[in-house]
Amino acid sequence: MSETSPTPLRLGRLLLTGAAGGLGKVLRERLRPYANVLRVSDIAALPPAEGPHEEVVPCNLADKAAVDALVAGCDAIVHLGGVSVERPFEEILEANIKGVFHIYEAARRHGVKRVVFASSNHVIGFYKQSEHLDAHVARRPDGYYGLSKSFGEDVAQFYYDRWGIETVSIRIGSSFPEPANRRMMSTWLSYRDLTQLMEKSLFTPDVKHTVVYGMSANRYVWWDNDAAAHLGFVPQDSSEVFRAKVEAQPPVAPTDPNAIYQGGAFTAQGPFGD
Ligand code: NAI
Ligand code: 15L
Repeated sequence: MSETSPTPLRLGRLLLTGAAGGLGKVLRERLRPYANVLRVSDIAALPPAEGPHEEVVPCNLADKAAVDALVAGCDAIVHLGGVSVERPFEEILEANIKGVFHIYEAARRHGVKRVVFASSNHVIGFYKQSEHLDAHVARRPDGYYGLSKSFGEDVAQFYYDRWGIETVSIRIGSSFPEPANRRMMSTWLSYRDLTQLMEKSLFTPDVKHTVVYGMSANRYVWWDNDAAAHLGFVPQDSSEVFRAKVEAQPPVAPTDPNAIYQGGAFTAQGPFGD
C-alpha cells in the first residue's frame, strides 16, 4: 500500500515502461494501489502477470507501431524505459530519443493526458557541485544519455504546449537502496520518496509541464524544488543515516569528476568506437 496516502487515488489502467529494470521492479509493486490495472512493459523478460490487475506487454520502445498498441487503453504513463547509463549515441537514439517520441505520439493519438517522465540529473550534470540549481537553469547535459533526457523534457513541454498532455519530468538523482558513494549523499532518492513523488506526479491537478528534482531530504543538496512546490512532495528519508558507512570509503581525489561535477563520472565517459 501507499506509504504516503492511506486512500490512494486510482486510475483505470496505468502503463509502466521499463518494468524489468531496477526502479521498474520496485514501482511494479508500489504503483499497484494506484490503478485498477497496471500494464507493465519492457524489452527484457518480465515475470508473468500476477492476476487480473496486471497486464504484461513486451515492447521495444524503438518500434513506433508497437508503442502505439502498448499505450492504447491507458489513462496515464510512467515512462521509465530506455538506456539508463552512458552508451554510444546509436543505442541512446533508438531506446531513449525515438522511444520518448513514440510514447508521446501514442499518448496524443490515444488521448492520454498525464505522463511521468523519468528524466535524470544528467541533464544538468556539467554544473559543479558547488552550484545550487533550480528547475529553470539552462540544462548542461553530460553525455548522450543526458542529451536524450534533455530531449525528453523538451518533448514533454512541446506536447503540453501543442496538445495539452501534462507531464512531470522527474530529474532523478540516484535512486538505489542506499547511497553508494560520497556524491550520492547529495543525490540519493529513497524508494519510499520515489514512490511518494510518483503518486504526487500522477495525481496533482494542473501540473502542465513540471520539472522536479528527485532527491530525498538529504543534508547537503545542490537542487531547489521551489518551482515544483505545487506537487506537495515532502521527502521522508535522508542519506545522512548512511554517512558513516559512505565516509569509511577511500577518499575521492579533488581532481576526480565524482568530486567536481554534479553528474560525477558520467562527465568523463566516451568517446565510443574511435
Ligand atoms: P534500468 O536500466 O534498470 O531500467 C531500464 C529498463 O528499460 C530496463 O529494464 C531495460 O530493459 C528497459 N529498456 C531499455 N531499452 C529499451 C527499449 N528499447 N525498449 C523497451 N525497454 C527498454 O534503469 P533504472 O535504474 O530502473 O531507471 C529507470 C529510469 O529512471 C530510466 O529511464 C533511467 O534513465 C531513469 N533514472 C534512474 C536513476 C536511478 O538512480 N536509478 C537516476 C536517473 C534517472
Ligand atoms: C542516472 O541517470 C542513472 O540512470 C543511474 O544509474 C545513476 O547513475 C544515476 O543517474 C546517478 O547519477 O547516480
